[in-house]
Amino acid sequence: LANSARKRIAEQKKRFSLEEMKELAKSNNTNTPFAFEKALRKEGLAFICEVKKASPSKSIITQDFPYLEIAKEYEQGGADCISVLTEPTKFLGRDEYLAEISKQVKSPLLRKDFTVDAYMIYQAKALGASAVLLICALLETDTLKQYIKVCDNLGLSALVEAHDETEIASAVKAGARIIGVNNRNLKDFTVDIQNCVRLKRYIPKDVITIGESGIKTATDIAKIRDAGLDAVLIGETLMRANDKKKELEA
Ligand code: IGP
Repeated sequence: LANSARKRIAEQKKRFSLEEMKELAKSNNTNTPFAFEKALRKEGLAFICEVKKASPSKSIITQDFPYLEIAKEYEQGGADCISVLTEPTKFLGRDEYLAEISKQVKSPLLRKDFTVDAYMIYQAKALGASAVLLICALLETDTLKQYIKVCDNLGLSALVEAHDETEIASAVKAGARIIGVNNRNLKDFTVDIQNCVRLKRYIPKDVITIGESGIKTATDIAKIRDAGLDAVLIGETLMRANDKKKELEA
């Protein structure tokens, strides 16, 4: 997916050069700077709800995909932030979903994609995102640091994703202010909710910590809250729920 993202970006650069994308990023001022991290720094557990049609582990999650309605339902249901997949090959996401959602909902948006080029960060801002995903497994510490700086200059938040102790150390060293601990092992797709609970203690107190993936029940959420994490990121469970608002309230 990292390679396919590189190819996709190479194509997109033919339409808009890096310089042009920087201009587009600068001219999109719909968002309060760092709105994503501000929304997560609240009393109690914050919810990030994900708009996703498909995934590599589950393939198509839902045929019916009214992404705008879904985002609005999340917002009305009390989501603090919304994550939107833009990766097209395995997640069947599109940049347009993000752009359209940003015009119609106020919640800070995370562009969920495989950031492998600074170009994608400017593009995220141009599309109306408040945050981008930086995956430790794909990026060296120095690159992370460099991308976080690009984010800082744009007023974007960087969600730095780690799934083990070594990756957390890299995220911290790079200066991450938000770390997401993935409960899904990206090699075999197995999910262990305890992963984010167990790894919480390796993350400095002032860093916002998010538990990601495989969260299904109120018990899962309680465990994560009790472990002292700041937020949860939930995709599939909500995408499969008929009444998303009700599921969020429950
Ligand atoms: C959401 P789930 O199991 O609730 O649908 O997971 C989110 O954590 C997952 O989509 C995700 C992801 C990623 C997607 C975590 N890290 C990196 C794309 C890229």
